Amino acid sequence: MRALAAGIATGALTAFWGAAAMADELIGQPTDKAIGMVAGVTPLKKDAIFFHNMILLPIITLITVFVAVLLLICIFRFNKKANPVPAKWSHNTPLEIVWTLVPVLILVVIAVFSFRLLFEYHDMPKPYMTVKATGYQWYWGYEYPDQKIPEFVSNILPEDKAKAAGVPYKLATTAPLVVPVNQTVQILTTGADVIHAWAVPSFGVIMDAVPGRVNSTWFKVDRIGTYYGSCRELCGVDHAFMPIEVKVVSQADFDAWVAAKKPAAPAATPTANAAAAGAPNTPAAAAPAPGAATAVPANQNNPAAPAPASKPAAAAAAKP
Ligand SMILES: [Cu+2]
Repeated sequence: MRALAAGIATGALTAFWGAAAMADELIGQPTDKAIGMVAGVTPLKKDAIFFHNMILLPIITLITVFVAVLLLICIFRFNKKANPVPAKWSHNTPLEIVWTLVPVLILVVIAVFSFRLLFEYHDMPKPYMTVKATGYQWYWGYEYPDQKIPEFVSNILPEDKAKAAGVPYKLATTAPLVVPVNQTVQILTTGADVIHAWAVPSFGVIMDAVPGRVNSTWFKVDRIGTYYGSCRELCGVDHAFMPIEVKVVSQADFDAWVAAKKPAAPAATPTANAAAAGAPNTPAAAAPAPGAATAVPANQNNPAAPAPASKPAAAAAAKP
């Protein structure tokens, strides 16, 4: 009986690891019929996979097998037929000490590795750049404060366009987040309307995007490629249709992308400037007589003018 149970367990484990190893995994996206987690391309994800595969999975497998064997022994050796006269004893002090201490030790082992990983997540190296990711119903907005790239919208790529481009539908976007390879990128997340969550499995990163507060996480990707993720907080009817696409490129390609993205940035400024220039002209023309009197309302109007003018411009830019 014991041999049979052990045989089943060994067979199951072999099949599990065999399938996991055999699956020809796509990088950065889910693989059909694959088992296990997606391949990691950041130190955080690699350590999370180690924690899962080498610490948690063996422990939980051993516990499951052990309990199953005990159950089978009870069922077959101590049923009414095989054991008509049950033993009458109760309490066994050494046994009770063991089954109290062993689970404690197991939890201590898990805690040591778990806390090590947790500290690693919080211990961000000095970031090369910061990206602000804002969750909207139902798309993402990305802003690059360091590169002075204003927020742009990343929408889901429609099915026909995704098929034509040969990219995965519901994962590909109209405008991916672009970051350089081998650089620490800090992600600041926030929500504009309801709670969303920014998650990319290959990076081992998931962070809530909560309205009214800013959360921070980080990643450092060691491989050039395209990595997909999705919103991970039920945020409304189109929750499943706000994917995340991150293009990790070489430093040269990133610099070129930044240079190409930048000219779009000053577009908002002329509008604001024109509105600001137009605002003082109007009161000046309306009240030409006292020079000192016109200067005061003009100055008061001036700082106020760019704000309402730039707001609709920003809102229009943010609309998908
Ligand atoms: Cu969402």
